[in-house]
Amino acid sequence: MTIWFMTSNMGKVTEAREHFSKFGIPVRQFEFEAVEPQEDDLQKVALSKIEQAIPHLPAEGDMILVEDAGLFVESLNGFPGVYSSYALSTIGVHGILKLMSHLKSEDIVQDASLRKAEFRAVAILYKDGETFIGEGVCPGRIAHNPTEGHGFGFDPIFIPADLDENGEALEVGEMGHVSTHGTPFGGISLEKKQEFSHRRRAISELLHLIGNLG
Ligand code: ITT
Repeated sequence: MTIWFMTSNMGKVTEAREHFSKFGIPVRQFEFEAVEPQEDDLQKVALSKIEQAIPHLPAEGDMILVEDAGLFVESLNGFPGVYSSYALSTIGVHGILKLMSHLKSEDIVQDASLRKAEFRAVAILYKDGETFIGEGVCPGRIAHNPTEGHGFGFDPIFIPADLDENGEALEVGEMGHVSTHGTPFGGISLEKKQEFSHRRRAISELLHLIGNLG
């Protein structure tokens, strides 16, 4: 039994592998070119991709995983959102920073509030005719400058909100039990990112739904 992760992004595969390894289920990249529908909703995009892939499943009993994510910046009315891939490959992280360059304050809390953003992820797993859906959100803010290091996509500019002792995200700018101390995802390890990650939360919800899978 294999989970085929339909994605062009190896960074996402690496993150998903870690979670499913707890079930002893191998995750392999499924390079299938689905047509991405023009939808304003992550879940609709992910469902459409699953439907396109089902006829191409390598073996009976195998599962398909699709996970769609986006970065939603509050002051940009949710942009880039479902257009995150396109925005990344066109204006890039520097373009996002430029669009937000007027949003800054000497007051740290106000500055954090002006630059609020969140990552959202929807993970959908197809198995034997059934679909399971998990969702995850990671609130945070956009840094003033990019950080080089680990990660992919918008990791260099996204600073996650602190977490309380139960791992729940606090208000952006509030001090918590778990913190990157103002360092974006790009400047921390993958293990640390997982504590905050929208993808980890979406996949954890999926794992919960399919708990008796193994
Ligand atoms: P697939 O659709 O082929 O899976 P993708 O890279 O386009 O790969 P998404 O549509 O899920 O992935 O993501 C939209 C964009 O948001 C994309 O440019 C990603 O690089 C970026 N992104 C998603 N999750 C991210 C994360 O955890 N950290 C940084 N950027 C992320």
